[in-house]
Amino acid sequence: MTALTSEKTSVRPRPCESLDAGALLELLRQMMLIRRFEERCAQSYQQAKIGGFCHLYIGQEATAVGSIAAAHPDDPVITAYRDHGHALARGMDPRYAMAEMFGKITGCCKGKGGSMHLFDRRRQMYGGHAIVGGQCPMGVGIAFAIKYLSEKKVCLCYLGDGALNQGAFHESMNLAAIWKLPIVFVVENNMYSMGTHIARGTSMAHDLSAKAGAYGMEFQRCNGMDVLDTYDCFKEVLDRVRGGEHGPMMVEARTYRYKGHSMSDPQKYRTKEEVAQHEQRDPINSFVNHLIDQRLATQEQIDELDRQAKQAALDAVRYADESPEVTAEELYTDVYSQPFPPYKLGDLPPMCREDEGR
Ligand SMILES: Cc1ncc(C[n+]2csc(CCOP(=O)(O)OP(=O)(O)O)c2C)c(N)n1
Ligand SMILES: [Mg+2]
Repeated sequence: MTALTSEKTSVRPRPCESLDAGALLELLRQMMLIRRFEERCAQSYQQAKIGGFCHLYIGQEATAVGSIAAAHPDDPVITAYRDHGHALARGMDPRYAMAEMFGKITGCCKGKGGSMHLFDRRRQMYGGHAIVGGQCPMGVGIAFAIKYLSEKKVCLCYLGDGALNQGAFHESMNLAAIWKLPIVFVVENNMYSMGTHIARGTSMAHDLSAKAGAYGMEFQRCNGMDVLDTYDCFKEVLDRVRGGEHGPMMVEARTYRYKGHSMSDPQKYRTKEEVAQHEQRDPINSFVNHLIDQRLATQEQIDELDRQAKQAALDAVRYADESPEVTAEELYTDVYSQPFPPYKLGDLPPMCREDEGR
């Protein structure tokens, strides 16, 4: 029998072990900012300052923060409508994100996109998409462009577990696989698609690697409630996919949302006990405990980060409150990439005019 190599010598250091205390605190800062921002969103929604839909990311912070921290700053990110966390993790100014939700001109999309459509092209944040699975073909398009231009980037395409059964997702997986595109499909498995538990609506829910396997794609799973596990997983996955020779991968981040699907959800489909059980493994609290236990941060540093996060969220609300409304002229901007047809206010077709077509 050949001698077994010592486990110790064959174990590679985890990528997160190369993160210094400053980088670890940055992960915590981002998660705290998202949490406090979301709490202000909930409050502002209840005060009717935010209209339309609003889907909170509370509970899932470690998934966006850990994965985006592992990416390069110019790796494109595209996601579904639960997008506040990704936008903030990408470095969007919380004031512009909040103003967007308030429908104000200072928002990242001049107030014309709202909560579900946070875009920041400079930071390679391509939304925010409201149609379940609709971001997947767009992510494939972004990845195709990366490969076509011989760039060394990877597109991070996030989707919820509910999107696993959309045709657009399967078409995207297929094209990405046969064209070996540099894209990672990140399934944020929070176990629910609105009010439907994944086991009720998705085949092979217990083993999503089968979905990747169907397209000959490699699969990884991470604990989406653990920012370091998520970071480690994505460091390795992104390294592998970068360069465009390896082909796409799929990652399942197991996570949980504490709040309702959207702001108007009585949550009859799950018990309070179930939510409380998941809150026990809160991504922020458990990371704080880790930092304190390992003497990587002091309680004072953590309290200060939380104070700053609360202040940033409050400042964002104040900024959004004080920003001007969108003017009617804005209806005609950002519609076409070229100013064609040259609509101007007053040029509306008859059926759209207030005085006609009723
Ligand atoms: C094509 C399409 N069908 C239905 C809807 C309505 N809808 C909005 S969110 C949602 C559930 C999606 O759940 P999941 O993908 O797990 O994302 P999560 O809300 O958990 O983040 C549904 C069915 C939609 N927006 N688009
Ligand atoms: Mg879900």
